[in-house]
Amino acid sequence: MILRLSLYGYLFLFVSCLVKVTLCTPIIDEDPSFGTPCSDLGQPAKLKKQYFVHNNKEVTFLEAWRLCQSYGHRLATVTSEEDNELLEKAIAKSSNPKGPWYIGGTDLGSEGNFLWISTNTPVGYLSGYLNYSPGQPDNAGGNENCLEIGRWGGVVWNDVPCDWRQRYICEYVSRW
Ligand SMILES: [Ca+2]
Ligand SMILES: [Ca+2]
Repeated sequence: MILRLSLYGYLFLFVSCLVKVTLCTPIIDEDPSFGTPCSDLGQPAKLKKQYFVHNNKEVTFLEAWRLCQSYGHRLATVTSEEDNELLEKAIAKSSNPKGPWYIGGTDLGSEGNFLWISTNTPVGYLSGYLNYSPGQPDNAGGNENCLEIGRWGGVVWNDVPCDWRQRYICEYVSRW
């Protein structure tokens, strides 16, 4: 009897998991390739990303990461061409449209393996979206572990030393 109940229990759990995976997946990132995100009520939610260009202070990568958090935001991630276009617009509207600015990619702790520090997700994960400047990342001097954009104009990515003091871009992702 006990064994039978246990089996039903496991079966119930298994079916519950299947239903949950089928209907929606928890929000890991704004990238639609992660699947339809779950809202608090278990209903699919749409996500909207906004970028905030900070030109008033030059800080290290980790300071930028923490500053974005202090605003209730996170250091910018770029996971699609659509993101890229949003980023270009945000920069164009900002007080200083010439870079560079930090974004949230880093290979600190695992050389050559970049991840978005804001979402703990490998750069290019699932979507495959990359926007490196030609020849980058080059880890110049063996000490370039943080991503920036705008050094040579545009919004292509380049790796630089994380202790360089630069402007930075945060993002906020809302459900609507
Ligand atoms: Ca590196
Ligand atoms: Ca570089």
